[in-house]
Amino acid sequence: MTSFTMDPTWIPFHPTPSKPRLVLPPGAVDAHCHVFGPGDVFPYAPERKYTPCDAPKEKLWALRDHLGFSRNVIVQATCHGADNRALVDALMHANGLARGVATVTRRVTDDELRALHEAGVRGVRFNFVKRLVNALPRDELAEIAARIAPLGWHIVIYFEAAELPELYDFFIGLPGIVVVDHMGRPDVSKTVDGPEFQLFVKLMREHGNFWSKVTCPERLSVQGPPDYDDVVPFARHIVEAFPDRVLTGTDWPHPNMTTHAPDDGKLVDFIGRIAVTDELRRKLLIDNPMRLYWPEEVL
Ligand code: 0GY
Repeated sequence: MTSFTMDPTWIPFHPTPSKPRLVLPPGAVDAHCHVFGPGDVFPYAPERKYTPCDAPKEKLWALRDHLGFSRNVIVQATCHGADNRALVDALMHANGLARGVATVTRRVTDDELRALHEAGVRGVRFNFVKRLVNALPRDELAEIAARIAPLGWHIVIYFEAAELPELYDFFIGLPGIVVVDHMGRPDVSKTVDGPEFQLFVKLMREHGNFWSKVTCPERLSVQGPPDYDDVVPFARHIVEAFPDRVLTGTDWPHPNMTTHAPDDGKLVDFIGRIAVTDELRRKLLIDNPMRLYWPEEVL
């Protein structure tokens, strides 16, 4: 048994999130969240860039029920590196109500990929955020992309807006569905119409295989809680321009927040302000994530 001490500056998730005012439609999917550890059962990776507080699956299920979500998509967090055991354990104990996005290297075997699929993994995450990982070389990412294609998986990419010009050509060469985390992390002190965010809009417009998570107002906002008003125009623009290729989620347990522990109830209310009709909310919360993660249940 190994014990871990969370980083001294770590902000643990909100202990008592409010009940959202927005009533989520039955079947809503929280399509971006994580589990951390517990570290004494599922040790954090030696190469990690942070040591979080434990955020085990039972807490995630309790939050799901409290907020009114029905299902979860759990994304492998960098603190677990390419050791997907905590993710797999959560998926195996979710009664079919969770699917996953894993992290793998070129050393993964076909048997391991099949076992991940059996557990409910439907994608891999490629992370380009320098404070989180030492990014894998592009030839290795291309190799992984080719290996997962036969499983019908998609690729999730995480990068910051300033890096997009350099990564653009590599991204558009990726095969299959590519899901961008947090709208490519725009600098929301700039404008929706400005060149930086418009490059991301162009990526979405010209490449129909790209999807976007309209997540993380708490991370992107300069203005801050509780309403994260400055993120609304960015997310609303993406939801309205690409209603069939957007996902959302809580990002619980909110790794690496530096300012505050977000109230997850308020994050659900934010969804009502970026998807302003019942139809847009149904696509964002149910139709799109079901098509990507539970296609066998979509008639
Ligand atoms: C997020 C964002 C972050 C962290 C991770 O895997 C991770 O460590 O995703 C971040 O620090 O911006 O999507 O949860």
